[in-house]
Amino acid sequence: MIAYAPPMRALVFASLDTEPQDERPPDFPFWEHVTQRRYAGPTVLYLGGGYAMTARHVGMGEIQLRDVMHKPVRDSKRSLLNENGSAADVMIFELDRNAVLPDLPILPIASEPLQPGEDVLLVGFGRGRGTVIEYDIDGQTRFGFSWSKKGEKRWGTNRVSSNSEILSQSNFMTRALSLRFDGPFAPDTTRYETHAAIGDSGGGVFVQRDGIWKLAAMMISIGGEARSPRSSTVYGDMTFAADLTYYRDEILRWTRPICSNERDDDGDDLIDFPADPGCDSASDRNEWEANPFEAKSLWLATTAALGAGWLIIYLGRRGLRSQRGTSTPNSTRPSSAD
Ligand SMILES: [Ca+2]
Ligand SMILES: [Ca+2]
Ligand SMILES: [Ca+2]
Repeated sequence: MIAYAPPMRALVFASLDTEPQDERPPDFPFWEHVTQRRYAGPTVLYLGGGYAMTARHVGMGEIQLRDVMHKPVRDSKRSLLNENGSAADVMIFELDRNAVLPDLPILPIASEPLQPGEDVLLVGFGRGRGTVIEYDIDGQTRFGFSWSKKGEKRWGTNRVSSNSEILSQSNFMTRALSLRFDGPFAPDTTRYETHAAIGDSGGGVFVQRDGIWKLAAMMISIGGEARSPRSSTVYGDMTFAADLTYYRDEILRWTRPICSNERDDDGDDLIDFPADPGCDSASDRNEWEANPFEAKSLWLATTAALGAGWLIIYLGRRGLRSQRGTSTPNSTRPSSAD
């Protein structure tokens, strides 16, 4: 039996009726943040500020953002860790600093965990629905969907089944949530019910709360009946996504510019752009009002102007130090400021 089998469709949908016809989800601001590894690779999420995230089993590579290919910084790869020190199947890497980064906003990451029953948006580059296949398990005939040969960027929906999965695969242990692939008439199904397939690893799971979209999870695995044919999807299969709310602090620590890291870095009780006036933008890497180089130059100019005969006193950690000032700027420069 051959069903409608469009080529190059990503994410698996039950039928044409449940596939979204819009290329992008309506009113969704982060479509361009979802990209893929070069050479038709799996999915990569651009976090903004020059950082990217994907599954650890995908690995880093060149990614395309707004028609420009960006190379990763060698040795910038960093796996996220669990509290017990084991590695999760989530990694971040940095994009080449010499390249001009696209003007895309910092991708907000949800701080509250997804709850069972909460609706989510999935975006990924994985395989799509191919032909319908028929097979027997224990004498019962079952149906499923084989996968298309290639992936394409697509979006769909699902609803959280569980938010407390711990996925243990090879060397990785990952806090995850699960999404069940329900048939079109199942009570719990969603409008564009979809399931992940090969290539969707690294794909985004987004949630809209109080009208604001945030990244909440990242697709990493699928699971289902072990005796089902390989490279196929059946109703009841599960998509697993790393719970990024659980790893949020570590992601922020490694990827956010000073002015969007949710910390008060200069001790003035004002946090980040736009609250801290020292921040010119969310991508600013300095919360201080004036840059330290300018402040130092000003100080040198002042001491130089004092001229000969003045006593310059440095207040170091080891106590007072003194030095005879002279008329040249060089001799008034502190030689050790410990
Ligand atoms: Ca579902
Ligand atoms: Ca900050
Ligand atoms: Ca501050």
